[in-house]
Amino acid sequence: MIEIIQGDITTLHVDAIVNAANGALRGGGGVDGAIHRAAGPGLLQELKRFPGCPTGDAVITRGYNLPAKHVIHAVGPIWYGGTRMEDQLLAKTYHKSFLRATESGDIRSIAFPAISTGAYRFPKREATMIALTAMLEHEKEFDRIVACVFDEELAALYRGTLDFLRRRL
Ligand code: AR6
Repeated sequence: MIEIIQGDITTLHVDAIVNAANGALRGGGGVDGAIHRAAGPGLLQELKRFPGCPTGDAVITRGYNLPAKHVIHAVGPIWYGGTRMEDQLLAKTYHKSFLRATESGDIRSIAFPAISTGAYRFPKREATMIALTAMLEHEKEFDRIVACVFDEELAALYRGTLDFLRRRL
């Protein structure tokens, strides 16, 4: 089941939330900053075990003070006008996040923010299509997949795109 929720991903009671991180894995602004603030300092401590993470890949940690048991830190691509395989890299970011969740063995529900659509400037329409296509491909592996978006405009785009993609299946 895919659900679209408008709100703050740090408040969701799911087995794992996905973070839109950067390759250094040491925190940042946007959703990354919100997740670190809500999780507490244990999150950064655990992330220090990793030297970093390449674009298109993801690492998993515990959720500390978050309601979510796990955080999957995914590194989406920066948008360079579509000249650097950004579409493929964003799709890969979603697939790797799902892979980390299935590898963990105990994740039945997972929530994603709109990776790369903030500071990384990925065009929203294209990013939404890529995100929901990946979610539809993994729908049967999980009880619940949540697309958590911050603003009403993006929530409407997600709803319209999900309807469009489901009609095509
Ligand atoms: N819950 C859900 N969505 C949120 C939240 C929240 N609490 N806060 C922001 N968003 P961004 P990126 C939305 O910039 O583009 C960071 O500094 C936001 O409206 O967080 O992948 C990292 O450290 C937008 O739609 O991530 C990296 O350096 C979406 O989350 C860099 O930004 C993603 O925006 C990553 O950039």
